[in-house]
Amino acid sequence: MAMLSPSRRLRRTPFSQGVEAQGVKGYTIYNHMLLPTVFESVEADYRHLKDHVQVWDVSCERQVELRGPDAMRLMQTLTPRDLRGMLPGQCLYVPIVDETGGMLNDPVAVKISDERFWISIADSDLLLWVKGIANAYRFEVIVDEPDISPLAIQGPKSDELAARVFGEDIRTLRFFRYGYFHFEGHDVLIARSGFSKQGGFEIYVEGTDLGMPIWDALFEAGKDLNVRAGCPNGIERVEGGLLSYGNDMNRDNTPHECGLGRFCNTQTAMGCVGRDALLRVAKDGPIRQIRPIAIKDRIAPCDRAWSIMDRDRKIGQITSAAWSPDFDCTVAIGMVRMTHWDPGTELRIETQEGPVTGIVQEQFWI
Ligand code: THG
Repeated sequence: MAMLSPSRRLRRTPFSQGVEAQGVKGYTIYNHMLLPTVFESVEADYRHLKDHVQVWDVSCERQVELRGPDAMRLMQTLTPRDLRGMLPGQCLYVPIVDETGGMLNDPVAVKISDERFWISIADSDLLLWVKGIANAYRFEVIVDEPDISPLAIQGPKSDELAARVFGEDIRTLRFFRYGYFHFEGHDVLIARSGFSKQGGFEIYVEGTDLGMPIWDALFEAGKDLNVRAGCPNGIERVEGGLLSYGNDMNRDNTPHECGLGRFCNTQTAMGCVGRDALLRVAKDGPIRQIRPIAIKDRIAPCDRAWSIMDRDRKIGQITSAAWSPDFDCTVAIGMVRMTHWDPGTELRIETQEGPVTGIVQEQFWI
């Protein structure tokens, strides 16, 4: 494929210099920003992520900030997850839906205070929807995109690396909680979270000036831990069932179809714009749903959906797939009709390399 032509619209990040020095080989665009996709090779990056520790430039996880007395009311208008018990110091994975219950985004919400939230968004222009809702409801709240760039530490040696740079206390931080930790005279917000199942942290770096100093400190401190630059890994995230907005789901899907029903409390999420629509699907259940699917053949990753067919009838599609060295099969995420979604069901999948057989799995691999 030809190169991406750089321009102001394709935003660089505070860490781009470090990413380039570490030999990034591929980028994608996510929220109008550069997101690395490969350093050595997707398979080599995968092995390293599962065995060691990586530093990821995930600046593209942009923050939509809600600030003002109605910040909480606006947040609850956006999501069917009940936020009443949410306290400062907590992060929550929150489906965001439109008035039909269709998925608009699947961000992590970060509660800074009763009057201030960050919505750490996946790849859709959520700011526009949030501003529209805030104005239509005449909420007293300011909505904007502050210059905050998450930097993730992921992998089994994450605690050791983070403790060396930010202090031993970071080891006691719980999953999806955040705290403030010292770095060169600054207090930086760090959460135990990240887009892998290997464990780790996300540092919410404010502005650009601290970017390279934090990056360099992590690489200096992690030499003997074999720290490397990495990025969300296409194999590991499918093994772990981490969904990718725009790939595995979009506005045509409800959270229930995405298997995100456990993050909805539609009965009690008063004021959510999609509440009425979701009360209906929550009652009857979805008629298609995301499933893990194993394929024994090794097929090149898909850049379009693969149809799942029953004779000449389409009964679903594969939206992400990657060869897994650890599970010795192609691991895949698909949306499958209820007639074919039971574990063990054999599916005929039409790939760019011809038809293959997939088997519906009981659960994701990790
Ligand atoms: N971290 C932050 N922002 C993000 C992402 C992130 N924005 C974009 C994208 N990733 C949003 N999507 C997800 C999807 C899954 C998870 C987080 C963000 C996730 N899920 C866990 C799981 O499914 O195992 C835990 C969910 C839970 O139990 O609450 O972490 O990665 N800042």
